[in-house]
Amino acid sequence: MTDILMTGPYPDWDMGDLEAKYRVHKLWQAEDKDALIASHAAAIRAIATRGELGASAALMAKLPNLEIVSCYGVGTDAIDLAYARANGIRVTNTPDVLTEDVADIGIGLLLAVARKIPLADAYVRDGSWRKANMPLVTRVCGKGLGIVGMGRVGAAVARRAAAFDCAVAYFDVRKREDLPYAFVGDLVELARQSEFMIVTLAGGDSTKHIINADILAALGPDGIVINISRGSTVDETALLAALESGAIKGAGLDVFWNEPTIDERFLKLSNVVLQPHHASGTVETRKAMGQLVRDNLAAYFGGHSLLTPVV
Ligand code: 8YV
Repeated sequence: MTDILMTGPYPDWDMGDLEAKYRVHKLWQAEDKDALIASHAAAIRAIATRGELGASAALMAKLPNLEIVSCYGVGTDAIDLAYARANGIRVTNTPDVLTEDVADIGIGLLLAVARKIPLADAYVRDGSWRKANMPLVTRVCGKGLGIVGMGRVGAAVARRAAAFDCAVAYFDVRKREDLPYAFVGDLVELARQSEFMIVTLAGGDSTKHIINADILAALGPDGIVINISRGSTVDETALLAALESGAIKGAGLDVFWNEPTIDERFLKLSNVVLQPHHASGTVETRKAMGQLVRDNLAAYFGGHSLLTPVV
């Protein structure tokens, strides 16, 4: 049996299959993680990880016979790809299968913040409705939506927003000639034009804090920011200040800088809707993600081409 190291758990249906085929070492269960790694280091040939857990160079360096890192998630920003490349370690991820669910949550969070759906729910439950009608909220349809990052998820958000008659514009490093939406190469300008912004960028150094105080100021007091990318893309200090002062209207956040121990100031705000990094968290998508992780491992160890190679 081939030895694999898992950095965090997958759903039972994946664990069952993985444990039937591989000798699985569960890092998250080990009281002494270094001891677990040290005692199996030479045997471990694969890491099965998750998007937010990744695989650092320090971890990979402890595994001299590591050949592949298979990631349950499309984002590989927490995997040291340069280290993997330099050391001949293959890396796979799970693109495409999660795109539509993540885009759904982008639109869902926007509706939840603008239409105040969580507050409306509380309004009914706590009896406030019997005393007075709920204050009016903000329209979503027909407004200007700026999408930050026009990759797979960005394009799926744009398709949905077009069905809401939103005027869709986007920022990216280059214009997508294959798409009908307005390209705006200056992010401040996109913020100025938009009522809402949905961030769908990949994480990593090149996008760190791309949503900063200047962007939030340009978005303005009627603006709403949705983040379904990585916590790193938003300067949370600037975001919290803008939310607390009313410099923007609200935010819908699936991802945070320090997950799951998020900044407690978010919890006190009524103009945010928070999600526990769960945009891809449907049974349907998670089954497809787990299958793809397992198929990539099976392909690699069966001597076949990887299905979704990153490195
Ligand atoms: C998952 C993700 O929540 O795809 C990604 O990059 O962050 C998410 O789909 C995560 O990888 C599951 O643990």
